[in-house]
Amino acid sequence: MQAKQRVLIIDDEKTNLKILSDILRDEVEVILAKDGAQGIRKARELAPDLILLDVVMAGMSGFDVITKLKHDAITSAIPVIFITSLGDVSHEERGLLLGACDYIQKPFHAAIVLARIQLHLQLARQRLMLERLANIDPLTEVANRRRHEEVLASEWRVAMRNHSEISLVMVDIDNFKHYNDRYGHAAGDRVLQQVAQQLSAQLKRPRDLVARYGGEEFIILLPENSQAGSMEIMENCRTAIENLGLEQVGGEDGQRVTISIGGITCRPGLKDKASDALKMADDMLYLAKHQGKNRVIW
Ligand code: GH3
Ligand code: MG
Ligand code: MG
Ligand code: MG
Repeated sequence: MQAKQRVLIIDDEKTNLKILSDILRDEVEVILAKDGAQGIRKARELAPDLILLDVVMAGMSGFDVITKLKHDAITSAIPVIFITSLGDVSHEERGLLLGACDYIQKPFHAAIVLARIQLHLQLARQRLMLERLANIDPLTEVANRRRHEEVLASEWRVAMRNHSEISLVMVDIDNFKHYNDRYGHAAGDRVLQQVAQQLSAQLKRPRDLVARYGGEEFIILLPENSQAGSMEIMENCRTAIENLGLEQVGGEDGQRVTISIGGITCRPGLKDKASDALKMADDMLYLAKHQGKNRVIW
């Protein structure tokens, strides 16, 4: 069974909060907020799937609240439905132009409100699923190459603008063809999952990104990180995999699954291209392989 979706209701009148939560309680998990400020805070903290928003409220109006929500990356994608007694066309138009997905006028029929809310919840669920399909590698559940390219392009621009450092790292499992031949493809898949999990566990900052780049290669982005800091993280990754102690009998490298790592740290200038930096990280990976594998080369 799917987990219940969460609906945040923001309204300054207790009676309204009660009427709406009575309608919704059996279908969804209801969160209540008694004014705009509290609503915005709960939207950021609790990531609801949908927000029902009153327009006329003491303090911040519903229009102010939606403007704040839509300008905040954490809450901008949450669908918002206005529920209000303000019936004229200009208010409805304003609400929709500010980014609401629907506008329901009071007095309303409970069944209609419920049906419209369920429609938008279903759309929200589908959007999440599409996002997941577009961005996540299904085997390892880390980001896929498409997602990596998107994030790299935007982080590269940020680094350029802020004159900050960024590290790009390529990771490749050692002798993996041999592992598959010896233990089978399904066992190989489980190694890929474990490697992805270990790499993710070592990345502590919210903007760090690990992605599956292809077959048994991963790529890691470490924005705003120095060479020394980045190398330390990657050395921890390398030992974490080695310490898993995954047996690789007959492997060339000490009978265990290991990874090779090539990285570069740069401060991108106006003429620098992310693709050239990637190529340099790949060259470092080649050196790591050439110098005997299971090592970090920068
Ligand atoms: P090196 O140490 O030089 O990297 O040697 P290698 O054997 O790891 O490199 P090579 O590129 O020759 O082989 C990569 C192997 O990775 C080939 C393939 O069997 C395996 N592989 C690629 N994708 C997958 C996958 O999705 N699942 C599994 N189980 N194996 C994969
Ligand atoms: Mg009100
Ligand atoms: Mg490879
Ligand atoms: Mg390999």
